[in-house]
This record gives sequence, C-alpha cells and structure tokens, in this order.
Amino acid sequence: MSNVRHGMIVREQSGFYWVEVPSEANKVYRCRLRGKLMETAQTADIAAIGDQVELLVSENEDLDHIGTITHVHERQHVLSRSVRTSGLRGGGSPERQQIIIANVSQALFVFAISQPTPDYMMLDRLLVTGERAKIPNLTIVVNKVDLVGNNEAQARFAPYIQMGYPVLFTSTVEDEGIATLKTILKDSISVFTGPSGVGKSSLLNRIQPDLGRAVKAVSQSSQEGVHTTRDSVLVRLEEGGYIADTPGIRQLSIWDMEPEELDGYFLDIAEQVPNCHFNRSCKHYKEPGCAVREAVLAGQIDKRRYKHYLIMRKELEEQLVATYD
Ligand SMILES: Nc1nc2c(ncn2[C@@H]2O[C@H](COP(=O)(O)OP(=O)(O)OP(=O)(O)O)[C@@H](O)[C@H]2O)c(=O)[nH]1
Ligand SMILES: [Mg+2]
Ligand SMILES: [Zn+2]
Repeated sequence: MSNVRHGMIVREQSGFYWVEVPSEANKVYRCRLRGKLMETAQTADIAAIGDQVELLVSENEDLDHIGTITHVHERQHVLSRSVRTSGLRGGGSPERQQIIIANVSQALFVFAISQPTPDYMMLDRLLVTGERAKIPNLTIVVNKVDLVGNNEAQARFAPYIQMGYPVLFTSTVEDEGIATLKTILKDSISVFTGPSGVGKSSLLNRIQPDLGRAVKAVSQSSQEGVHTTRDSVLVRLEEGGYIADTPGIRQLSIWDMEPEELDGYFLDIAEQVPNCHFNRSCKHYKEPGCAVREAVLAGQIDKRRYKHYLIMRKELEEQLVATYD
C-alpha cells in the first residue's frame, strides 16, 4: 500500500503541522515540512492551516513527527498579512506574506465593544485585506455586548452596518448571538481573527463546549489582551464545517497592494469614486471635484474611516518609495 496521503493542515505550531486525512476517518498526523520545500527563499509561508497537502507517513517511531509534507497545493482565498523580514527568508524582499489561513471561505473579524475598546483602525485594515483577498464572506463580530448593551454597540458600529457588512453582536457570558453564529459557520471554512482579548477562543468554546481552548482575562492595567492563544487551529464543527481560532493580532500591515487599488477596498469610498472629477487618478486628498471629500464633509462617509484611508494610502506610497532603497 502506498503511504502517500492527502489531507488538510488543521493545526500549526513551532514548525510542526497537524494534517487531517479524510480517507482515514479524519486521522491526524503530526508532520514536518520536507527539507526540499524549504530550500528556496520564499516570499510567503510555505504551509499554513487550511492548506491541502500531500504527506508521506513514516514507519520510524523514533522521529519527533510521523509525517512529512511533500507538496502543498495551490491556494484559493488566502487571508494574510505582511511581516518585515531580514536576510534570506523573505526571498530578498523586506516583506514577507504571513498566511493567517489558506482556502478560507469566510472571515469573521472579532472585536470587543469594551475591554479592550475596539481598534477601528485594525478593523479597517482587516476589511481591506479581506476585500483584496476576495474572501467570499466577511462578517464583523462585536463581542462582550453585555458590557455596554446592544443599542450602544449598534450605534458604534453603524458605519459598517450602513456599508452592508453583516455585523453580529455577541456575548459569551449572556449566550447572545451564539445560535446565529453557529448557523453562519455551518458547512463553511471560517476564521476568527482580531486583536487579543476580544473573546475569539471564548466564542469557540461556546460553540463547541468540549474544546477547552485556553482563555485569559485582559490585563487589569491596560485593559488589553495578554496573547493567550499561541497556535492556529482549525476545528471541525459537529454541525459541519470548520472554524479557525488564531492568535490575537498585534499589528496588521497590508500585503502586496498598489496605492491606487486602496480606494476600491473601502466600500463606502469606492461608491463615490466614479463621481470624482479626476476619478481615475483622484487620491481623494485635496483634488478639485473630489466626491469622496465632499461625502466626508456632508457626513455620508464616516470621518474616521476616511482618516484611516488617508493613513493607509500614505503607508502604501511610502512602501513604494522604499522598494527603491
Ligand atoms: N464580559 C465579557 N467577557 C468576555 C466575553 N467573551 C470573552 N470574555 C472574556 O474576555 C477575556 C479574553 O477572552 P479570550 O477568549 O481569551 O480572548 P481571545 O480573543 O481568544 O484572546 P487571544 O487568544 O489572546 O487572542 C476572558 O477573560 C474572557 O472570559 C463576553 O462576551 N463578555
Ligand atoms: Mg484566544
Ligand atoms: Zn476623489
């Protein structure tokens, strides 16, 4: 019998990959990457959770792993971010693509309404990343609504509701929104991502109580998360589908984007671009006849969103300049 198998990476930690093999009743093998895969300088992670892979299972019991990943299949819909690198790891480039999850069909961006206060800049970066990656479904989850109440929570996320993003309000302590969340997750491959301490692991424990994902209180002094989750895991749901729990994000940089693309990924801004006088080249800074700026001044586009657009656009332009250093 051939010992080549086909499976999906369901967990990743410290250079090990756990691969689930459907043809063997979802048996999981702990694997390393074949040396050859790592030889060439890479601008992206070689393997990540959600990847479809070929693996070779070893008979040698003495190894610290029992499988070797020999091939990683081409990916669709990758949720990723850019990380700075030095030396060869980035294939000579100062940035590398770190893959949060491969082959994902739905991303849930999780924030807390309080403790920690929502990081709207990170939310806007995640939305841009998700739009750029063409992930079919993007949902915003606002957790810990027990701390401020539903009305207040809805008011704070109004710009996102208005843009048409599904915004789900949840509380793991009051069991709010959990049933809806289960319905949303059913039969798709989804990921929870967002800052530390917002309750990603707590939500997962609520959805599937036998999991026992580690959960820790936010820091008393800073009200921020303490980075409890260290591994990335894809959990198979009893109702069908998979959901990934990932470590809280500290910083998010956009991967591989031209400055001119950015306005297309801000849905509220994109809507106005055709009305700009110089619509093809308008940066929406101070150009005459800029419909975006007019919409901001008229209160149709949220000021904070516009500011975030300006900040990100500037960053992308600086990155472009830096490529000629
Ligand atoms: N009040 C309130 N607290 C919550 C809720 N959900 C989670 N928490 C608390 O928030 C803290 C952080 O929860 P975690 O589930 O560890 O957060 P996380 O997003 O997984 O954090 P990292 O793993 O560090 O990225 C814990 O003390 C939870 O008990 C909620 O709905 N309401
Ligand atoms: Mg966690
Ligand atoms: Zn404009």
